[in-house]
Amino acid sequence: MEFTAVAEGFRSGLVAIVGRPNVGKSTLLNTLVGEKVAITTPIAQTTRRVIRGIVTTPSAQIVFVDTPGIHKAKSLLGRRLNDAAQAQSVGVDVLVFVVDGNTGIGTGDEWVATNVVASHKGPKIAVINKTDKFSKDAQLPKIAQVSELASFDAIIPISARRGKQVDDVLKAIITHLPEGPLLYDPDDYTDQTINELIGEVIREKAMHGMREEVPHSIAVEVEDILPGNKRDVQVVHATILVERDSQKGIIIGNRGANLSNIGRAARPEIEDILGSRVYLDLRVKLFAQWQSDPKKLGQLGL
Ligand SMILES: Nc1nc2c(ncn2[C@@H]2O[C@H](COP(=O)(O)OP(=O)(O)OP(=O)(O)O)[C@@H](O)[C@H]2O)c(=O)[nH]1
Ligand SMILES: [Mg+2]
Repeated sequence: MEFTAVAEGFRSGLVAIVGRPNVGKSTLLNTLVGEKVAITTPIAQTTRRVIRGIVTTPSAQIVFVDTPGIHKAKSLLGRRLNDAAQAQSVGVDVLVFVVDGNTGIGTGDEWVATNVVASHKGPKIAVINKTDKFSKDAQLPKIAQVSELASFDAIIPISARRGKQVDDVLKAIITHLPEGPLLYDPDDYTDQTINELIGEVIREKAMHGMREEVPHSIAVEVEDILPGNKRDVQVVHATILVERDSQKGIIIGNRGANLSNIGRAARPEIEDILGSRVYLDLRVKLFAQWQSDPKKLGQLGL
C-alpha cells in the first residue's frame, strides 16, 4: 500500500475508548469517524469485538479502538469481553474514558477508572456523554465528580448522539498525539471486513426490541455474498445463531414477522455497505450454549 507523503509535524497514534457498558462508546466512535463503524443499541454489552475506526485529517491520523463495556461478567463471553477491553487499553497513545452523565457516575465507572484508566501512563481524556439529557447546570458537579476518579488531561461534556462538543474531543486528542506517519490508508475508516460489517448490522437489528437474555444470545454469521440473477443484485446468505431452541421462535416471530422485520431493517444498510441492491437470505439456527463454550466462541471469532 502506498501512502501520500504527510506534512512535517504530522501526528498519529492509537486511542482506546473505554468505559462501562451502554455509556455511548460506540456512538462516540461513529460520530468521530462520520461513518457507522460500530453497531449501537440501548442494550448493555452490545460491542463484542475490538473495533478500529480511523479518522484522517490534514494534520493527523487517529486510530480509535472501540472496546466492549467493562462489567461484572457472568459468562465466559463476558470474561473474554472484559479481557479484550482491558488488553486493548494497554500501550495506546491516548485513553478516552466515557461515562454516562445521564445515569450518573457510579461504582461501575469507578471500577473502570481505578483498574484500567488510572494505570494508563499516557494522556487521558474523560468524556461525560449524553448532555442532551441533562441541564447545563448539572454539568459542573459531574465534572467535579469525574475529576476525582483519575488525573485527566481534559474532561469534556458531550452529546455523542447529537454530535455536540465531539470536535473538542478530537482536538484534545490530537494535541496529545505523538508525531508519526500514516498508519492506515487515508481512505480507510475501519479494519473490519465486509462480512463482519454486514454481520454486525444484522445483529443490531436482531437485538432490537429483545429483552432479558435474548439479545445476548444472538450471534450472526455471514456465510457468503454471491452475485444474483439480476444485474446489480447481490445475494447475502446469513444465519442468526441463538443459544436455546425456544429463542428461535422469538427471533422468527409470529408467521416469520420478526425475522422479516430484521431483514427489512438491515437490507438498506447492507446495500450501502455493498454499493448494490441486495437480496438477504436470512436463517435462524440453534448454536447451543455458545456463550459458555470456548470452541464455539472461537468459531465465532470471539
Ligand atoms: N441521549 C443520548 N443517548 C446516547 C448518546 N450516546 C449514546 N446514546 C445511546 O446510549 C445507548 C448505548 O450506546 P452505545 O454506543 O451502544 O454504548 P456503548 O458504550 O458502546 O455500549 P457497549 O457496547 O454495550 O459497551 C444507545 O441507545 C445510544 O443511542 C447521547 O449522546 N445521548
Ligand atoms: Mg459499544
